[in-house]
Amino acid sequence: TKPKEPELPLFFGWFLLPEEEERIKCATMDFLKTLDTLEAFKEHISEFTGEAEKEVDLEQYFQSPLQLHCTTKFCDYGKAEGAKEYAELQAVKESLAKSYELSVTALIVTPRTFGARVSLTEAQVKLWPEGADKEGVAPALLPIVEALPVGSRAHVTLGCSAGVEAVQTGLDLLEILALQKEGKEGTQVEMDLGTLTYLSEGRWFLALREPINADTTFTSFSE
Ligand code: ACK
Repeated sequence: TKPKEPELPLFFGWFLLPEEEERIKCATMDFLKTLDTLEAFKEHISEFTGEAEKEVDLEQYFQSPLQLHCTTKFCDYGKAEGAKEYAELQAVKESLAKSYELSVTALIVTPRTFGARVSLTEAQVKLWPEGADKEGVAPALLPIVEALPVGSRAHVTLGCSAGVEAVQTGLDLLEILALQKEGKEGTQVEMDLGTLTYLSEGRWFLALREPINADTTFTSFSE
């Protein structure tokens, strides 16, 4: 009989240490609490509620994921294209169980997702799969996404609205970065944490004045 192939995980990524997770959740929840009280946000409330005048409690609106992480490669137990090749990369094998400090440089809020943008270091980009930024991206958006720096999709999903899958956070982030690149920025509001920008259709981007760093471990995850 043939030796059994090692099984592939659901995904690889950087996982926040438990104490870091608490700290990031608190800091980002504080931002959500402030966001839904801003006049600028209330002006566009119907993009979240479907109705003008209706209020929204963003803390309730988004459901937090089980464990905060930044996905590098979604393998889907080997069903995803390039899963095996990624798992066999020397850089990946060498990095398993190692510590990495991630740098969160922005937060995004859309009617679908709440996420943190992660700015990868050169060492971290080595673990970013080739072509990962453009996977599942709408054809119309592809030319702009291809012009963004490698790893632009890197993020931590902080919450999804009802019925939305976490994969949406990276897609929402890319859409926002593409709109910024085209200069399509709307209202700007100065907040304690940084500059908040509105990008149409309920999309908000907070560029952090100071990055939020988080200690993580690079590892694989299977359910
Ligand atoms: O927030 P995320 O990066 O979005 O973390 C989860 C993780 O894998 C486990 O589901 C991400 N994910 C799911 N499907 C895909 C996909 N097709 N491409 C890239 N990432 C994905 C999801």
